[in-house]
Amino acid sequence: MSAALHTIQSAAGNDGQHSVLIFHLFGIFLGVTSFFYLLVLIFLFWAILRRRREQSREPALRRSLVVWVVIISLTLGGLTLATWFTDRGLAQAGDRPGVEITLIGHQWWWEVRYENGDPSRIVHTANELHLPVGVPVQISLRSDDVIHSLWIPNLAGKQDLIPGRVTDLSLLPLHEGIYRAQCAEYCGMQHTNMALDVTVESPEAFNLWRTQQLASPAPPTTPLAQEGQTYFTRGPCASCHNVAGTTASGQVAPDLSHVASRRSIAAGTLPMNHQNLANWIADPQAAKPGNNMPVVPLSPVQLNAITAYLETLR
Ligand code: HEC
Ligand SMILES: [Cu+2]
Repeated sequence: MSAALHTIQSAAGNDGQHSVLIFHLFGIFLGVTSFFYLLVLIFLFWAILRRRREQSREPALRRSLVVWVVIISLTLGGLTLATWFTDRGLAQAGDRPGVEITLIGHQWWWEVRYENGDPSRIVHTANELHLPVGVPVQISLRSDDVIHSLWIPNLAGKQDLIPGRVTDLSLLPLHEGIYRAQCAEYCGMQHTNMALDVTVESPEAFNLWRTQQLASPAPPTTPLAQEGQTYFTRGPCASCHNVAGTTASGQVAPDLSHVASRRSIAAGTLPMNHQNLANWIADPQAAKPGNNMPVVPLSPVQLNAITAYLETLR
């Protein structure tokens, strides 16, 4: 497959066991059906050109027709079998998951929870997944509002998130890399800006990330960031957002405990950097009109301090 197809968001991706199986099956169907399509066209032209001269070949035609029906039946049987094997492969690839994740769709961002039998070891984050390479992952999908669909084309097929129901998707990442997932079911005004960053890394890097995410962020040390923390925890921000280890414990918006360690903000809408973060806090409706974070009136001093504080949350 040409390198041009191997981008961070590619349905021809071979970075997950599921996408490899699905892509192989697609290739088989495409090859077989193209072959028969060409064959039918060739016979058609042959028949048109020869029709005047044919008269006494009825029995021969009848015999070829029987052979044709047999060939078609065998081919369809073969395709059914290929589908069945792919289906079995998909189920096996997700066996004995080493990581269990709950993903909750919100208009228009993803809430992420790494499950653990010990509640104090559950990781909460948003808009990003970290996955260890070569380890099967089981994702339980829920929705808080409307139907969304999780699509990480490089790794697997699509799966819907349906309000009031739990669906699931298994993955087996094969290559380390950075991928982009996208909500694939129209879910309202900012549907396009509902992406998810996926990082597949070595098990060591994954464990390190997990340990960092479990710890509360270190308290800010500069006066500016300390001031920012005060504005953040006393202001309206705290009623929607959670920051572990502080009094900010809102649960209706992305968890910000380690927001500065993420690659993007606002569900893949803007790369994470100082300017984008400050612009977002000043006017979240500019980059993502209609999203559920209101404009909170802030003085330039407050904006600067809050931005500095959020940048310490690694
Ligand atoms: C009424 C609830 C609400 C309030 C108040 C609020 N936010 Fe938000 N915030 C949200 C929602 C909802 C999102 C997700 C928006 C989206 O991506 O669609 C968000 C997203 C963010 C993000 C991006 C997080 C990410 O991982 O993508 C940052 C940073 C942020 N808010 C900071 C703040 C700050 C700072 C304040 C206070 C000045 C604040 N918010 C006030 C609801 C709120
Ligand atoms: Cu959606």
